[in-house]
Amino acid sequence: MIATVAHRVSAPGSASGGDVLARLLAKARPLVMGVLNITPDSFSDGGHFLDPQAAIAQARRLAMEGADILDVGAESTRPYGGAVRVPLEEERARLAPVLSDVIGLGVPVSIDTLKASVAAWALDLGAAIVNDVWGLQRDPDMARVVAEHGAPVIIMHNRETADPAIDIVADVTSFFQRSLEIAARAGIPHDRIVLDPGIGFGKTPEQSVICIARLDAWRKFGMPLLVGASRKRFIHTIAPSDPMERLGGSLAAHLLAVENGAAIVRVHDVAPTVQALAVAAAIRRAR
Ligand code: HH2
Repeated sequence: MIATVAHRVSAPGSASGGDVLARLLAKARPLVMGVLNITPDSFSDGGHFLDPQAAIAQARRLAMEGADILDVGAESTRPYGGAVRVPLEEERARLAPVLSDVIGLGVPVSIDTLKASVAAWALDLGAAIVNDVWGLQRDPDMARVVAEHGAPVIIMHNRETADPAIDIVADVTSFFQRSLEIAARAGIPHDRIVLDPGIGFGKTPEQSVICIARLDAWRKFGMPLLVGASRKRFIHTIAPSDPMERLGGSLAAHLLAVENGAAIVRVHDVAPTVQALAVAAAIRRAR
């Protein structure tokens, strides 16, 4: 029988708690994390969801389309440089009119922030997961906040600048090792950690491709792997296109990431991704 994909927005409050990651992974299929950027300057959708009502409507849409996690961020991480650091008060002012409503949709929310104080505030409001694009290595308080809240954390690899000369797989591996030492010292249990090679962050386009192709290199850590290739620039270097025209490349990257061991894909376009993953899974089952 061919499985169909059904989605609903579940009851508020059902999505927080320390075991949220285990509950998500128990779905035993690749998970789709939908991106909500409440920013004026995100590389693909900056300014689209800065208005609180537009942001809440987008979160609802991502949930209805089948997002397993909603990743909410209010400071562009600008994988390609030129990031404007957002002061703490501004980041919280962008999140404040939106976050509780998004959490109320009942889909687990991850908070995409570099600031431990924003993470703590969002977790207190009911966010379930911390998404740290500097893998606990930027804000010295982040690991403590994650540990004290008993929250799962996404540890993403990052570098200030790309260096085409390095072995990117080795660099990501040693970054993960450093982050895991920090996590261990803070008392974050292994089963609350997700590893992400950070597609586009401090990497050449070729190195981003290598990270997806060689994803299995990081299976040895025994933690779920996340890949966020959505609309990223490496797609443009293969098939010239504006960010909003990179759906085909994003789908190809995420399908292959899942083949190579990704448990979670982080995407702007939830409905096409859910459909592509369901079709790929049906074909795989029929082999
Ligand atoms: N990519 C972006 C932001 N956060 N988090 C994780 N864990 N993995 C990623 O690949 C990742 C991330 C960049 O995408 P986007 O949020 O759309 O852009 P911006 O940072 O410009 O808001």
